[in-house]
Amino acid sequence: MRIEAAELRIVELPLKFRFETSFGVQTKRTILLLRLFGEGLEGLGEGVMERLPLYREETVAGARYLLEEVFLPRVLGRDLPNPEALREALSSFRGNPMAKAVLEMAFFDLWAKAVGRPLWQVLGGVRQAVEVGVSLGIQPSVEDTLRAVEKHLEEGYRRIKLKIKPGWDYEVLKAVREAFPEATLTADANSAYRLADLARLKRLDELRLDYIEQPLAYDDLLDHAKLQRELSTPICLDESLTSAEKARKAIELGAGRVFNVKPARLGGHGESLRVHALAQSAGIPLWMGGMLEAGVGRAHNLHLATLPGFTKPGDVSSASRYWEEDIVEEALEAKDGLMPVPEGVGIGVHLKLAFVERVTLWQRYMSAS
Ligand code: OSB
Ligand code: MG
Repeated sequence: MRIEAAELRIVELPLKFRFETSFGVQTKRTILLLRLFGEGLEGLGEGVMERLPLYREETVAGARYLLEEVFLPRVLGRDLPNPEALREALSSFRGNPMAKAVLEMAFFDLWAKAVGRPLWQVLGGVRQAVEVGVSLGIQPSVEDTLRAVEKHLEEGYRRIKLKIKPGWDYEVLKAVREAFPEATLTADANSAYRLADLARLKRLDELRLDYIEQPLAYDDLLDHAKLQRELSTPICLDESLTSAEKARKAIELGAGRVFNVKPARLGGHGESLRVHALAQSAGIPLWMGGMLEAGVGRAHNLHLATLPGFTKPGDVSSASRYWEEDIVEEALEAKDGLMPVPEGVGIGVHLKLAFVERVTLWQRYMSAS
């Protein structure tokens, strides 16, 4: 597959809800969008990095710089036989998995289209719909939280994840557990605690959470392993897992019993497949995370979540929860807690170009030679 041209955009979409986590409040998303062109086909990729490094270290501006000045010039005009060759072409550059993932995932889409198959089949998926839950931000009150949980359970979501932080944890989770004794509940701390908070975290053990997500530092494995030895609730790693190597070390240390997979955080689908294989052999259940994606990123996540190791409900909920209008034609909507995987070749979604134009803040077209 010869990569003939690329179009890189920054688009901005207002969120329908205010999304508060331990690291801040999001009211809109600033999204890097990549269209890769080759052999008359188009592959799509979407960035998940934020304007500010509050979740991981990467930023929209940094990723745009790398894609525009470094990664795209490296691959434009080159004939790359498969996604592994693309990974190889970028392998001398350290880190920056999110920036690399924009390109790698767009190339996977293009490649799947070239071989005429849906992406989920190319990746080795085994189902055409994905079990999903929702991730609920920190609400103004416990009452608001109970209402939000009830609404989403009624809509059929199969797991409720609540964002927590010190001072907004045990009480709100206990109220939800009492109101919904049978619900599958989890909590996501986004790195808001330290090992010194052990006593506070141990109180959560009585609430029958399915897991607690990334309680400690965003790049830590060792302290998570120490904490896991003290908690009966399984720890799920999110922020700390940025590569298959990190996953291998997490398994060896016992830093978590569940993994959140976000292909964009891991550098793309190829690296996610390696994490999937490691987790399968270690008996670690996976679930598909989310980063408030628009239609392109959401479609990519759905395709990957069809692999057999994804045995817990993912964070890939209905696009209409997030956006008045999405950037793709296809409606990505859950029914009874199941998200159907888009049909057709590649990721199976198509950009609404007129709408994308309207929400574009910046764009650049680059071609080979
Ligand atoms: O930690 O999983 C997270 C959103 C932005 C950054 C980090 C996270 C999240 C979510 C939202 O939890 C999941 C979603 O609905 O896309
Ligand atoms: Mg998380």
